[in-house]
This record gives sequence, structure tokens and C-alpha cells, in this order.
Amino acid sequence: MHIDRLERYWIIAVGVVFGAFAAAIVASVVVFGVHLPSPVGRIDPAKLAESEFAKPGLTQDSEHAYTLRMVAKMWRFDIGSKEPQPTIKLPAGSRLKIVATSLDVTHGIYVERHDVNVMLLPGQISQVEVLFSKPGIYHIICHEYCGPGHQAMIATIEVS
Ligand SMILES: [Cu+2]
Repeated sequence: MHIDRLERYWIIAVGVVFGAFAAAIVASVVVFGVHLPSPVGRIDPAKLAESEFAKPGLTQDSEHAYTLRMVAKMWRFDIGSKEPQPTIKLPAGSRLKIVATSLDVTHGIYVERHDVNVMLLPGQISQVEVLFSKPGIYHIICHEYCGPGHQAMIATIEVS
């Protein structure tokens, strides 16, 4: 079969580009450990009271590492406080592991000025880590429309 010279160059160029894309994907997974966000576990929303989410809140794991267990529900983030829009305080340089689930409908967490954007689905446990290197006020915001009180779903992280 005859292939024109210019056509052959284009075939080779396209092959090289696709090869580079494939190599970039493989390198990002193997070398840099990039992976798709995935649930860390499953949980029955009706049995949260018998689970690790029975007492949501902040725990300190080590000097600069904290875990925040959180239940999203219409329409607040439950982190163990009665406040409708709770606040937690962390020292600068803290690494916060957020372990969260939803009690009722699809919610989400977006951490202001940080690379965190996670969906919270009933029946699924989501986990994400975020480093608060600079002092400031950072809001955790529900980014999935979840009903008429959605805009009030805010928690605050005060980093000092
Ligand atoms: Cu919402």
C-alpha cells in the first residue's frame, strides 16, 4: 500500500504525540503517585451513630497532624459542635486529614484557597489531606447544591 510522504510524516507525528501523552500518564501515576480520588470506605448512613462518625470532631494525631471527622447533613457540617457554622482552630503548618461522609443527600467540601474539592455521598467515606502552611481564615464550603439551606453550609478553619 502506498502512503504519501507527507501523510507518513503526519502519521508519525500523531504517533509521537499520542506516545508522549501515554508516557505522561504512566509517569504521573508511577513517578508522581497521581491517582483519581476514590472513596476510602463504605458506610450505612443509617448506622453512623455506631461508626467512627458517632462523635465527629477534631483529633490530634501528632504535633502537626490532625484528623477532622465530619458528617455533612442538610444543612450543616457536623464536627461535634452545636454551632450551625462551626469553627476549628489549628496552628500554622498543620496537616489536616478530613474524613467525611454524608447523612442524607450529596454534599461536597471545597476548602478555600487550597486544592481540595471532594464530593460527599451517602454511603461513602471520603478522605482528603490538606496542609495549612499560612495563618488565615479558611472556609470549608459545600459545593454541591443540596437544598434550600445549601448556602449556609460553611465551616471555618482558623489557622494562627
Ligand atoms: Cu450544599
